[in-house]
Amino acid sequence: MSEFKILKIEVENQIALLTISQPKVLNALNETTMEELESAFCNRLKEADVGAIILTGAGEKAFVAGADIKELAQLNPLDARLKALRGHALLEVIEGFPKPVIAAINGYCLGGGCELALACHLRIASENAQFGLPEVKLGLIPGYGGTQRLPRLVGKGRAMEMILSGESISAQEAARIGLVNRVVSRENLIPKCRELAERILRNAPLAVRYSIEAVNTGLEMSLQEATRLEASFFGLSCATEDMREGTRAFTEKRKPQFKGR
Ligand code: DAK
Repeated sequence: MSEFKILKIEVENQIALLTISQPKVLNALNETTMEELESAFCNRLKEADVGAIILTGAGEKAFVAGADIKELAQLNPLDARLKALRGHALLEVIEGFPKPVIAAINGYCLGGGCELALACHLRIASENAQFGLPEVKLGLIPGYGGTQRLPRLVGKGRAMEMILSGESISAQEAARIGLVNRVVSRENLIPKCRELAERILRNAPLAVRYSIEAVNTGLEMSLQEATRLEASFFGLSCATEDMREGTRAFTEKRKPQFKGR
């Protein structure tokens, strides 16, 4: 039996499909969901049979329609701050996860749900998806990194408009401004995310891992510091067996057999 009440994890061919399953409340993020996500990323998803993760929401309507507003209504300032710190820690784990995390956004992607998607490495949306940070409509500000990750992804002006208006944008508009990588039909969402995960899984796992770390860490540095960091990761990649295998396979005109070493 699953250890989780809300999350479902199905692993097939190295790809873990991680589903937030509370469709009756449009997968709104409550305390239990956050705890289960923490546990999933710190335990099961770290195991060797998982090479990539697809994160999605159950049902036809929503990826995640935000944090649970009924829980939010009970928050006092002290609990809110602690909840913020805990939420940030979880999203940092996801953002820095050594295996690719793809958000498969299948509907409403609002507030905390949008912030969760922003922490993933890649975002693919179905054509019915809608994106927004409606916190100001509730007297809040985005509190799971939205004021920081959104402007870094789409630019300050576009992020400001979404954050200050609290209004939603369509999947097509999200793709146009770079909030999602691409838009696909509803029925193709999970298959297209799987295809992308499979393409990444053909590459050397350590090179993928170092790339994630170089991009994430480097973006917080000056260009000079960041290119030095890149040089260090480049050096590390040249210390791997997979680098020998990848370059040898090219000269021998065959497919590489990577081992993640
Ligand atoms: N929380 C709780 N329940 C929700 C919910 C939410 N965010 N969103 C939907 N539901 C529930 C509805 O209450 C309804 O439940 P019942 O009334 O049937 O019991 C059910 O899901 C179906 O929703 P609707 O009947 O409203 O469905 P519609 O298709 O008519 O409308 C909608 C869909 C997505 C437009 C609408 O449900 C809606 O506006 N939902 C709220 C969207 C929203 O404002 N989300 C942002 C919440 S603010 C924090 C960090 C971050 C955050 C909070 C704290 N800390 C650092 C502490 C994040 C805040 C947010 O996300």
